[in-house]
Amino acid sequence: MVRTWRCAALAAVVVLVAGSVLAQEVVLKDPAGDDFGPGAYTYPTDAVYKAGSFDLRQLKVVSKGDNVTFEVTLGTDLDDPWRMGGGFSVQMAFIFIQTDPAAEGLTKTYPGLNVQFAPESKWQKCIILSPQPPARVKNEVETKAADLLAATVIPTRTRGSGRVLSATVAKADIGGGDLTKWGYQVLMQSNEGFPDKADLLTRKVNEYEGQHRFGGGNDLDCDPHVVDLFAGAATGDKSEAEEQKKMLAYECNPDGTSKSLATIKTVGVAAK
Ligand SMILES: [Ca+2]
Ligand SMILES: [Ca+2]
Ligand SMILES: [Ca+2]
Repeated sequence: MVRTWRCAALAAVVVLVAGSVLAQEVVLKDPAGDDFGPGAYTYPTDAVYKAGSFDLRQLKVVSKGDNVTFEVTLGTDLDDPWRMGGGFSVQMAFIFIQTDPAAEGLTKTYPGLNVQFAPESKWQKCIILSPQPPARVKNEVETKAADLLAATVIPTRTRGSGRVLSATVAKADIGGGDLTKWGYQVLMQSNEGFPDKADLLTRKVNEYEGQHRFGGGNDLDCDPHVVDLFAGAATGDKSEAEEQKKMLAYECNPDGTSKSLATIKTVGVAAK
């Protein structure tokens, strides 16, 4: 009996060592309770938008063989009230990646997010985690953001389970390389099945919240339509909520057009 135990323990160690050689992993953290955009955003009033639904807590990126798995952890258990089929309905997450700070990249983002990246944080790839069928997401990108299509990665399957949204894509689709050296950003939005004609499946942020509208912003598009994201060192320290407020600061002209768009940065090793 004792001997069997020892053998079992030894086997576990071997698996762990083999795993650490084969797999690469990045974990970034975000504080709880900063799902308020630039500071004062509120959730829509419908009961499907449970407290914590858009509260980003963690991004875990794991490379195994030819694939990379992305896991976005939120502040509450996921539900599928609209029966989208993948275990979640109300969330949508954009995972921006800077694979190479020296390479050509993009600072603009998808229509309906109303944010831009700083030049030093330009990105090369974005993985869109949506409960919509991949063909619908692709069609939205083709018709509303054709210039971003080549940089967009749409997983064939995105799942929600517990508090985690996850998807696996081919590493080649992101361009390969060492994922521990990439820069990252996750923008938390809400899946809007009936988006504004220019918006890429994103839910609007208005001055006042409504049944299916976030509040605390502006009725037009000069405000960032982002509920939570990483800031600072992405260790999950409470101070990062303040950094988020500063990063999402924006200015509107009196007519509601943008005077200065919220300008965001990537986090992780490549951002330093
Ligand atoms: Ca958060
Ligand atoms: Ca708005
Ligand atoms: Ca945050």
